[in-house]
Amino acid sequence: MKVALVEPPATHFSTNLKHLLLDFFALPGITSYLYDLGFHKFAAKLFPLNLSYIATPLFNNGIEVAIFDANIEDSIFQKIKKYSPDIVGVSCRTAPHLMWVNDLISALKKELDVKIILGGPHVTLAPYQTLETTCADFVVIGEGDEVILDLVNFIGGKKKKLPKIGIGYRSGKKIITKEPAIVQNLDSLPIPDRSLFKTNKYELFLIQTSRGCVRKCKFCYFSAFDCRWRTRSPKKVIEEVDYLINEFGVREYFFADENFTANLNITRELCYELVKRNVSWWAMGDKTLSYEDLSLMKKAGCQHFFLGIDAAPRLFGTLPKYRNVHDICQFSKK
Ligand code: B12
Ligand code: SF4
Repeated sequence: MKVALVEPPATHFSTNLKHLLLDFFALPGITSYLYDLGFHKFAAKLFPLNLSYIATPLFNNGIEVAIFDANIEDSIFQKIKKYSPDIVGVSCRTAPHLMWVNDLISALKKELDVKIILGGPHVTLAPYQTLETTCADFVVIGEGDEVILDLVNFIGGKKKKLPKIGIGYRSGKKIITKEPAIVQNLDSLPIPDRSLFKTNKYELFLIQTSRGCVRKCKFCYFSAFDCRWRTRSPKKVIEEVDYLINEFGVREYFFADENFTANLNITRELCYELVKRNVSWWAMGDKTLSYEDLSLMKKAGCQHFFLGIDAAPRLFGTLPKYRNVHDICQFSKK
């Protein structure tokens, strides 16, 4: 059984007018259009953590997996065709991705006898529509880590039944969608294996210390995808940091948590360990922090801290994050 996993280009925008209009209205903001040019270079340097979480359980169970990342290589279609997989799994973060993905999988279906699985945030939010509007055979809804192996084994005939949750598929003319899969214990997941990737092509390695968010801002994916906030133990995260240092010499990371500072005790515990390792990192958070916490983070290697200040002052009061613009300005100066 051969599986190809595909990451679409981070800044794909359709040239078709109809798609362009759809993209425009489907995006949570128009920022993608505005910073497309400068953004592309930055986005292409980020390691696709999503695919490493999907590839690892397959690889660990003896399934042949190959990665195709459109951000770092050309001629994806030709390369996949040459690889001739039984299954192609594609990540789909946002609506513009879907346009690119649909073109790719339609072309693949014409040339290969292949089953297509789509997953990712867009698919999780719109599983029914994804199956309705593309030629995908299956969608993975929610977190795919504990679903993918059973699904691949089902397609390969090794399992008789489909996974009970986290998937969508067609049954005759009907579309069936199950409830999203959510990993309850993040520490139970294996550390994502980076050796399957062309690691030398990436500049910033993503690591997750937690998933979901403690808040429920109405416009955000993590409110719509109703998962609770879960954390990994700092020990497990540091194990991953040490693995990246020892195996790949990587010392620069982006903590791909939506909310790195959701539990400050855990943030501090991590920082105490990071201080010893001479690494640098970026992270995102939801609240202003004390001078002491910021200093600790800086000492531990924090280069950039992105504070979610949301759209505009009109949101103060509607979001339980900050009291006023003054708070944010004071915090930024620290
Ligand atoms: C890093 C990141 C980026 C990077 C991605 C680069 C990279 N190589 O990963 C960059 C900077 C490019 C980026 C850009 C954008 N992003 Co962004 N990004 C993130 C972030 C912070 C982390 C992604 C990540 O690695 N997560 C960790 C992995 C493990 O989780 P995951 O990706 O969800 O993958 C799991 C499942 O989705 C599923 N899965 C995913 N792929 C696949 C594939 C298969 C085959 C299967 C079976 C399953 C599967 O299983 C995975 C394991 O559980 C997330 C928020 C978050 N914390 O997840 C936002 C997030 C994905 N981004 C978001 C948005 C809105 C954007 C932008 C539109 C921002 C903008 N206005 O420009 C652009 C879109 C660009 C585009 N063309 O799609 C939203 C998407 C929401 C939505 N669709 O409604 C998120 C969820 C943030 C949020 N809170 O709303 N982003
Ligand atoms: S704090 Fe950020 S990640 Fe959390 S729900 Fe609000 S916008 Fe989403």
